[in-house]
Amino acid sequence: MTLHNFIGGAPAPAASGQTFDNPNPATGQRLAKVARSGPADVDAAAQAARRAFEGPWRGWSANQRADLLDRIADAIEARLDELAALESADQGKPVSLAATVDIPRAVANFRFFAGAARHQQLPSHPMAQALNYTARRPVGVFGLITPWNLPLYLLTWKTAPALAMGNTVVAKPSELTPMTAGALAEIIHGCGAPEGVFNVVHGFGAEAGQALVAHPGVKGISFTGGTVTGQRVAATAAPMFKKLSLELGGKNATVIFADADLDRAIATAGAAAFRNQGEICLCGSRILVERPVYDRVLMGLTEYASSLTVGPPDHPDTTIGSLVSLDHRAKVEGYVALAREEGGTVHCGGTRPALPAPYDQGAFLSPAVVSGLPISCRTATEEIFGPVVTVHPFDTEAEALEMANGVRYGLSASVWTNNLRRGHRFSEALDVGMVWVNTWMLRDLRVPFGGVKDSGVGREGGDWSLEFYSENKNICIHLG
Ligand code: TXE
Repeated sequence: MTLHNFIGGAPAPAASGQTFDNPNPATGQRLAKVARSGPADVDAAAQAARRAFEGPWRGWSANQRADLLDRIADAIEARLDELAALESADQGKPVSLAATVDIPRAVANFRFFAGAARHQQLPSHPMAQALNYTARRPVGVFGLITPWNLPLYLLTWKTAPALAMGNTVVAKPSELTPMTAGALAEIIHGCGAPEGVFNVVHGFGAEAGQALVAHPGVKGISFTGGTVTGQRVAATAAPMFKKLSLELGGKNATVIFADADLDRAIATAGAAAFRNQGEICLCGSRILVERPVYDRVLMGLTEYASSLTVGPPDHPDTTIGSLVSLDHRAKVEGYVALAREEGGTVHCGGTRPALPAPYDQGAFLSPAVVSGLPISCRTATEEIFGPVVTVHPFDTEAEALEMANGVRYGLSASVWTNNLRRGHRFSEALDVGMVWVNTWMLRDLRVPFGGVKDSGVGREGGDWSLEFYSENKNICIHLG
């Protein structure tokens, strides 16, 4: 199978005619050949998106767009099993996870932003002699650049509000996980979107991604990916005054105080470390534990990690699938080796499980729990983005705070305590964009999502998304 671009309402091969191989990371077998696009393809897609923006799409009311989003949600839901299987084969995650998290969340993204757009409330500021009211206008063509860890989940998180606000889209999915973006393009157009409203250009970051960020007809960029890539994206987009949202890496702390409900804390800290093979920006990859309960938590986490089933992603009992690629596994294995060099003890995992063919060719790695590392070492401060967690003791709340805040990232944190005052106090003092107390990754789509420091710029979610994917315009009417 060849996965083409999707431009102006129809599949289109790359202008160069080139393709690249997209393997299933769990088996090494080729899933598809994929269009290898460059600036010419990006230009064709941006022009198609511009024509749609200035043409038929402009005449659609907010309610018509919301109705379209609801139809898209229904269509994704109707194909849930097929899309979950495709996402799992492309990414390596357990199909059970894709079927219960990734694809349902894609449905929820469209339903949520249909409702949010319908129920928007815009401010008015009356004066004695005039009335100001604020309108929100679409920006134009948005470039949406997405990573490989949650492919459809994150693409729909950006696409739904972009379309709800009347923009058109050129999406550049990760070259490692392009499959469900192709399916989404067909679904959106099958639901009645005018041609050119949603376009997909496949290819590598340096070729297709860079061309999309640099294209003068693309007025806004929403990017989720690595921090180094985010710097490049910002360096290109900022001088062109594009609207820019950057959701980058994380090295999130799970902080467990001795008074916490420890059974729940351990199970949730384990899930936060290893869900989706640890390939989620919100994963808690550093676990800080108050010393009196340190041994118990370390043992509990080791038991938790050892109880996970690493295996074929399409098997219903599998809880840890394949990492996204052999290259990425090599990077994660490099961190396990580094942890040992830095003086850490690996209590479990960090090894390749013995699996039958064809899975013996896959990028599997068993989940690793590491202790004994200084909090400032590389393993404990750099984003690994795999199934490796480090565990560190602390003695005082002030020390825990210093440890939690002592990294370049500031995305999220999970704090475990039954002391309400401490829960508040500690959450307020954390240098992050999102804090969960006595839970993790409990998401309400109305709340702001994003990080501080090297974890990114801007917020998406709820009204923050509607704001980002639009321009506020004030209109002042004299009443005389
Ligand atoms: O991501 P990239 P990579 C972190 C994680 C991971 C590391 C590197 O630590 O190990 O980043 O991953 C496109 N202009 N996260 O290299 O390159 C690229 O094609 C425009 C955290 O795979 O950032 C893809 O579509 N676009 C993260 C997207 O950027 C460019 C999720 C992300 O890829 C580009 C993923 C360029 N110059 C990785 N270069 C999270 N925050 O969840 C690449 N791209």
